[in-house]
Amino acid sequence: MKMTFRWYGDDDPVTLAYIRQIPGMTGIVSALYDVPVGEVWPVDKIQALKDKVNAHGLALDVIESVPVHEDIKLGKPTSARLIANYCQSIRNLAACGIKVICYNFMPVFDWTRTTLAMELPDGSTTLAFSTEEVERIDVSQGISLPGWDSSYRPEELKALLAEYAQVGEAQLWDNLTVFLKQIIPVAAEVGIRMAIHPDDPPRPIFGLPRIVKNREDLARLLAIVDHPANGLTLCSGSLGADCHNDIVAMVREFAGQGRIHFAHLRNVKTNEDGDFFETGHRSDDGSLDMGAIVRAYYEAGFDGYARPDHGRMIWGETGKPGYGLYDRALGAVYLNGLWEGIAKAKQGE
Ligand code: DNO
Repeated sequence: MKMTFRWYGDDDPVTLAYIRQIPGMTGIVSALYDVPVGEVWPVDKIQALKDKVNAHGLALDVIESVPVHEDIKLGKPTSARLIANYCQSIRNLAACGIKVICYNFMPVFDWTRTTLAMELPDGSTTLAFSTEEVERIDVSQGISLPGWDSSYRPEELKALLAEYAQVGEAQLWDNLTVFLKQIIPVAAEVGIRMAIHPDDPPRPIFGLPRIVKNREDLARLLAIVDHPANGLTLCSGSLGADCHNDIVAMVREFAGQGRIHFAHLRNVKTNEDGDFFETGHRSDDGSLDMGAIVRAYYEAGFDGYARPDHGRMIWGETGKPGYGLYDRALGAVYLNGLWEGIAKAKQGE
């Protein structure tokens, strides 16, 4: 397991110099934030990012994310050109030595929360999701969600939601199939592993279809192109937001098949209504048994990339919600500690 850390580039208050000081940190996960969605990522920009990260003694092997244009998800005629661009970005990333590309196929919204600063009893703050609050939102008035930086005007958003209502789940699967059948052969040829991120939360929201939510969806997706280049970002917190998802079993199955290329490791506290909030990484703090999850990775012989996922805001830190330095650094050290403990116990067996 190679421990990495997400970095949002030069505007990120968490610097590469600080990240380097986290024990056991091997690399950065980042992206080009100034290339419009759908355009080709230029080699010179990728290389400049890589050089900057390498200059701090860290690797840049994983990109999170190369976003997928909505027209591709909607299967519009423009998607042919956009998928060709995506393939060229894959080639350009491979030319710069990138190994894994994380992406998602969530319509309109990436991860969604109803609050970014829910106060926990210890005074820290965290991201949370309330089903009731989401259901109360009147979509026709436009959607305003914390952390969702909408470039859509309310009328545009309404139109987009109406388009997706026509698409529905079956068509979204077809559109994903078209996409995978074109990008995976390119990725396989140039040695890149694609790693889809599951839907967060793992259920439809605002009437939008969501198709990467559980074990069946993941298995179906991997079978569309049955090649290691068609793989997963297994996000324990996203999938774990549905208390019926068995994360340990998914890790055993899919890491066992060599199809998990990137592990997002974080804990959540869930309830039966689908509400959840994010906790510190420790098993005792949330609903997921992180020890059992890390053990499942170890036993599957996982040697891919991992990162601590969101952290709470602690010790007075301010910054990008979920992406401060302190709690994520604690998470990284805890996860590496679990790994070492499991490895040593196995060696002693
Ligand atoms: C949230 C992240 C996601 C993830 C994308 C991948 O914090 O895990 O935004 O980067 O879904 O495309």
